Amino acid sequence: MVTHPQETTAPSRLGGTPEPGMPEAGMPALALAAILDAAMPLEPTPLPRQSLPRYSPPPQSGRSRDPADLFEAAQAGDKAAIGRLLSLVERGGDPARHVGELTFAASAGVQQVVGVTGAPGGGKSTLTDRLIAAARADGGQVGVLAVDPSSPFSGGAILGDRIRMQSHTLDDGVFIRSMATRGHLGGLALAAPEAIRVLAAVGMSRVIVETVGVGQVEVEVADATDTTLVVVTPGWGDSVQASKAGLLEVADIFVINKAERDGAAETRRDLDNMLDLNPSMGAWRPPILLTTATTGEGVDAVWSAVIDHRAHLEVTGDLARRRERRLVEEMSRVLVHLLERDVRALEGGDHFEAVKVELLARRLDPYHAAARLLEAERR
Ligand SMILES: Nc1nc2c(ncn2[C@@H]2O[C@H](COP(=O)(O)OP(=O)(O)OP(=O)(O)O)[C@@H](O)[C@H]2O)c(=O)[nH]1
Ligand SMILES: [Mg+2]
Repeated sequence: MVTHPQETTAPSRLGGTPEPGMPEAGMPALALAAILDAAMPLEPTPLPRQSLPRYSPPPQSGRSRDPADLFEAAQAGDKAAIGRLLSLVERGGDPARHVGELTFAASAGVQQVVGVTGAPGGGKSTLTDRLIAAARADGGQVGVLAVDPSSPFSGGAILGDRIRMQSHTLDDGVFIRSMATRGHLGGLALAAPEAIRVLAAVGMSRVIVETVGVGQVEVEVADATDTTLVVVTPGWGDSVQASKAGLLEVADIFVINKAERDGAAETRRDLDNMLDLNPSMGAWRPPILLTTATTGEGVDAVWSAVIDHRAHLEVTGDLARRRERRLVEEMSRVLVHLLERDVRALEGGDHFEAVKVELLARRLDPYHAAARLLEAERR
C-alpha cells in the first residue's frame, strides 16, 4: 500500500490551537455536554451549532473527498476510499466528526476486534500476518491497523509492519493500514476506536490492531479491543516489563513468540506464576501459548484461543458489557479533552492576570484563585 504524504503530517494540536470541528475553548463548561457531537468553525465566533455541519470538500479533480461519498464507495469495497476515510479520522476536525457520525451505527455488528500488543520487535507484525491468514481461512474480511505511537510516521517500525504483512497485499478481503494521529484530538486513545469503527462499518468482520505496548496510552489502545494478545519473547525481564507497562491487566491471551529461543519455558512459568497471583482474574484464565511466527509454528493454537475467547465473551455476556464500557470510557475521554481545552482558555486574558496578581501577592490561595477563574467563566 502506498503512503500518501498528505495522510501523515498534521502537527500535534494538543498544546495549541483548537481543533477545527471541536467546540471552541472558552465556552461555558456546562454547555459542552450539550454539544459533544457538534462542530465549531475555525474562526472564534463560538455559537455552538446543535447538528453536525456537512463538510464541504475543496474541489478535487475526479476523486471525491466528501465523507458521505467516500463511505459509500468504501462500503462497496473501494480500498482507496477506506484509506481516505482513515486519513480524515487521523487529521481530525469537521471531516473526522462527519466520518464518525456516518460509521458509528454501521460499525456495531463487528464480529471481533483483536489487539496485538507487546514490546518493540517481539514479532507482533509477523504474528499478525499469520493471524490474517487464519482469519481469512475462517471467512469474512479482515482490517488491520498498525499503530505506532513511539516513532514518527515515516519511521522504520511502520515500514517494518508493512513488509512483515505484505503477503496479503493481493487479497481483496484484507485491508492493512498504518496509522498516525498527530492531528487528532486526544491522540491515539481517541483516534484508534474511530478508525476501528471505520473498518467495521465498511464490512470488515474482524479488525486486528497492532500497537507497541510501551506506555499508558498504548495500553488504552490495546484495551479498545474485544480480545487482546500480549506478545512477549523468551527472557527473564519480559514478563516483569509487561507487568510494569500494564500489559498483564489487558491480556486475554499471552503469546511467547520467538519460542525457538532459549528461555521460553521459563518465561511461560514466570507468566503462569504472575497469573496465579492476579487477584482480579475472572472466569477466563489467559492461556500462555508459544509461537515461532516466522515459521508459523504454534499460530493455529493462538487462532483457536482467539476464537475461544470470542465464544467465552459471547456466552458470558462480557462482549456486550466490554463494548458498552469502552463506549462510555471513550465518551469520558472526549469530555475530558473538551474540558481541558476549556480550562486552557481560562489561562490568559485580563481576568486571569488580575487573579494571578492576587495569588502572587498571597491574598488568594491557589484554590480560591482557581475558583474565581471558574466563577467568572460560568457567569
Ligand atoms: N527468531 C525469530 N524471529 C522472529 C520471530 N518472529 C518475528 N521474528 C523477527 O523479529 C523481527 C521483528 O519482527 P516484527 O514482526 O516486525 O516485530 P514487531 O513486534 O511487529 O516489531 P515493531 O512493530 O517494530 O514493534 C523481524 O526480524 C522478524 O523476522 C520468531 O518467531 N523467531
Ligand atoms: Mg510491528
